[in-house]
Amino acid sequence: MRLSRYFLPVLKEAPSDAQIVSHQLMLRAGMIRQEAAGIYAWLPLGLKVLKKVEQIVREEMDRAGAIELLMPTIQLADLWRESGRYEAYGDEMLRITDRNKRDLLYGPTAEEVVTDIFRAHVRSYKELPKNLYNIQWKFRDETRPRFGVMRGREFLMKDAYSFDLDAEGARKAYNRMFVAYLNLFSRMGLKAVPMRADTGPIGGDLSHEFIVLADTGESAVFCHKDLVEMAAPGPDVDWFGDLQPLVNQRTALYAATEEMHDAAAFDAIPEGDRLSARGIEVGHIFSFGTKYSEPMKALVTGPDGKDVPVQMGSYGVGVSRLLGAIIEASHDEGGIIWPESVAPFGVGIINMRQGDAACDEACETAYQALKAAGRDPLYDDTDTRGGAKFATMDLIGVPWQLIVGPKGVAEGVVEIKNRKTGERHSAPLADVIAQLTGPQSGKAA
Ligand code: 5CA
Repeated sequence: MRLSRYFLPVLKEAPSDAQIVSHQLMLRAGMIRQEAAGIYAWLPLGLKVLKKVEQIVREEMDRAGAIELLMPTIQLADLWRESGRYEAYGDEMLRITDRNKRDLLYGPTAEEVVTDIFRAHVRSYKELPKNLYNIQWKFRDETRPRFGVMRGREFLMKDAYSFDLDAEGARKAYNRMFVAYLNLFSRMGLKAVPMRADTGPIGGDLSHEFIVLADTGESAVFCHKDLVEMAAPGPDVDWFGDLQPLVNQRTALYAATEEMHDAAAFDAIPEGDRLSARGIEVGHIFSFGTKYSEPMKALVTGPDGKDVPVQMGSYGVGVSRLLGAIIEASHDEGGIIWPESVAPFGVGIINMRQGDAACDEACETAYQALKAAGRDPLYDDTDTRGGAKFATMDLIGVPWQLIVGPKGVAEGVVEIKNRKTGERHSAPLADVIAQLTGPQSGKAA
């Protein structure tokens, strides 16, 4: 992309109502624009990152055997009357009436809709297990929308729903999501710790929140220090085998959100290993048995010929919230530092003297080569001065910057800078292109 043709409305200063750094940087980098309290337009740069985050979530769901579908944002109130949640959900639900005076709502979650789909099409235990997920916009009329995409009213969620014949199957389904979550957050450069959590309006008795530690997080959390550094299991696990040991390895160590905190159990941990911190909830998984399938009559016939309500769980990831969480975890005074896996562009090309034939030519060569190699370059071909170009590239967090100036070009070299480490070195253009397009390029976060 040539910056002269792009739409990147960067701001010098963040609006004063943006209190936390991720919100400030998303506004300054021209990623989002607030349209109403807690409702955002995703500008091109923000949308690019959102799509990358979404794709990682999708790949890890698919790997763990979940199947993607797409449910509507607008749901029938009658389905929620069946489950008994329509009145109980309260003011957070945005209620809508259509021209035929039918009660509709903008879905805050989709247990009812997915249970309705399941009961219409699945009858036998032979079709189980199943896990259906979608990545869809949700609406919750939060009392205090704040911190930008962290607590929005409209937000993008990945929500998966598992269906099993019995409690043992449901536990395995839960474990698959537990392990998939460890992997997907780690692919985005995040250390997310699973913690025992309250189930709130979703219900059930088994639940974990996945928490990214950050001082600006909304939740107070308590855990054993070792959990923070524990590496993710990686993709090569036996997804339909026994994942319990992997889960137990984590759940054996104390980790709980404030609502589930047990001070005595926490105090039993050696003092040096205790971590009392704040965190951002990026995912939340629930196992709730027959809470929805029983009232909504989602029955399956078991091997003994008897009909039983299906065992369910639901598994959420805050896809749009993740952008805020990644920025909270990875930024410096210059701006955002995107991990390569979610960066909006792979390489930024900075032309220090636009209009100088030699600089223009070197930039053009680099731009075409990087484009051809799929490195998605952003070429700053504007006639802005060099300092401002550096500041913009740092602000938007592109992982590599290729700096082309008249002095270097005359000597046959360009400069390459790593956004994360700040390291720079000069090398011939062909070598830099080879480095940025080689087999290992773009792999390291
Ligand atoms: N049905 C279940 C799981 S699919 C559910 O709705 N769970 S939830 O309420 O915990 O939401 C799932 C995830 O969505 C949360 O972990 C959080 O990361 C994200 N989320 C929830 N509310 C908001 C909000 N107001 N703004 C941004 N993200 C949110």
